[in-house]
Amino acid sequence: MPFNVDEKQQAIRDRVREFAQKEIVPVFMELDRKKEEFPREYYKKLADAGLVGFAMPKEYGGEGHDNLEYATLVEELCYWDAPTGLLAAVPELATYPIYAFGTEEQKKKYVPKCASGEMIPAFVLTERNAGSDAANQQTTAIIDDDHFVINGEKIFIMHGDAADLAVLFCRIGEGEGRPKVSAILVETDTPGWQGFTLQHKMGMRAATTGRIELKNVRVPVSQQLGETGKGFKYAMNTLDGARIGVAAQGVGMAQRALDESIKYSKKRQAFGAPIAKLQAIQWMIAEMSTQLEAARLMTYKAAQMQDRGERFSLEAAQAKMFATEVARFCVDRAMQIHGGYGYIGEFSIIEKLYRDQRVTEIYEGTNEVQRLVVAGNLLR
Ligand code: COS
Repeated sequence: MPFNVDEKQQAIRDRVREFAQKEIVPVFMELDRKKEEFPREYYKKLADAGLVGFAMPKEYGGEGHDNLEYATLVEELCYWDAPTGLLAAVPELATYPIYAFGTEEQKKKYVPKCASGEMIPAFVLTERNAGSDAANQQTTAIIDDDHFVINGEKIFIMHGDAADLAVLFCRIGEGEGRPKVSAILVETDTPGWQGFTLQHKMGMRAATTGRIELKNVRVPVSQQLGETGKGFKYAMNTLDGARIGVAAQGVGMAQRALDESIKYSKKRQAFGAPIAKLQAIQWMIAEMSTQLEAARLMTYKAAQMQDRGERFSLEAAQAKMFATEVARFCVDRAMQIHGGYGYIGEFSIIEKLYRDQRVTEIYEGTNEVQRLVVAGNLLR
């Protein structure tokens, strides 16, 4: 058992391994290569196995696991197939603001359906000109009697093409200067909402990414989440936790890259012996495992701080930045060790891992944004 993995975490690893053998391993390559569309049936299997809604509160239909256990789930799913980990992580990201900031009625109405997989939720923040500068929202909700009338466009939204429910961030009312960003719950069958699947994504292809057009979408004002003008804080607070999940994605992928490299280098013969006998390979394996160990400890530390109710923005940003860059290092070294058998996808998982890893340095705050958050916390 790796250091710092307790019995509860080990049980999660075992549970995921069992699920993976049955449901992930037989289909994950096909899901990567088929036409990009949201894999509804596969998502339902994840939900039925209790892997969607893993960290959502029990009282609202979730499994109620703590953040360390949730990070373990994501790590282990991503070990087997990173987009499957993402399929489980996105509903957590999208549902957290509902149970953290919503009314009792909103929580009861939506969280159980998101936990069971009946509703696919999306966290709808990013726009063409509001990525890293997330506060620069151009999507606008105008109040008309007891309704919001929402207009705008959103892009790079995980599961945004397939979502039934959106936690939508936008400005309420028009006007100059920094907008009052607010959050509104929108059911996507409301007229005027249209979702599109973005095509030719480099990796993480089974978990789709969408673009959304909103044209005069009318939503009752009772669908507002929390207070007007607090939306940016809600989004930042949600992303703090989600960044630990992205760190866990990196750890899972890095571990897979290491394990594949060890297996391959013991088997592959060159110059009359397994390449594992070559110091060049040994150094790569040693560096991969050392960096991975540090990344895992940082990820678990951030999750444990969140579980203890401590401030953890700094540690989450450090873990996200470090673990995803460790993952890049490890998949890159795995590619080098595997040579042509790594580069060509029919021979190994390395080609896919290489593509899947890249986005972890970009989404849920680029690693440059993580550096800003880290520095901001230290220099305040
Ligand atoms: N939790 C709660 N509130 C937070 C917060 C956090 N983690 N971080 C900042 N805030 C609050 C601040 O307290 C501040 O409130 P006041 O105005 O009351 O003082 C407000 O939000 C603005 O804070 P700050 O000035 O630090 O924010 P910036 O506009 O400088 O934010 C970055 C800068 C780049 C850090 C932020 O925009 C960011 O994280 N961008 C990336 C967005 C992202 O991750 N997108 C991914 C899309 S979702 S997949």
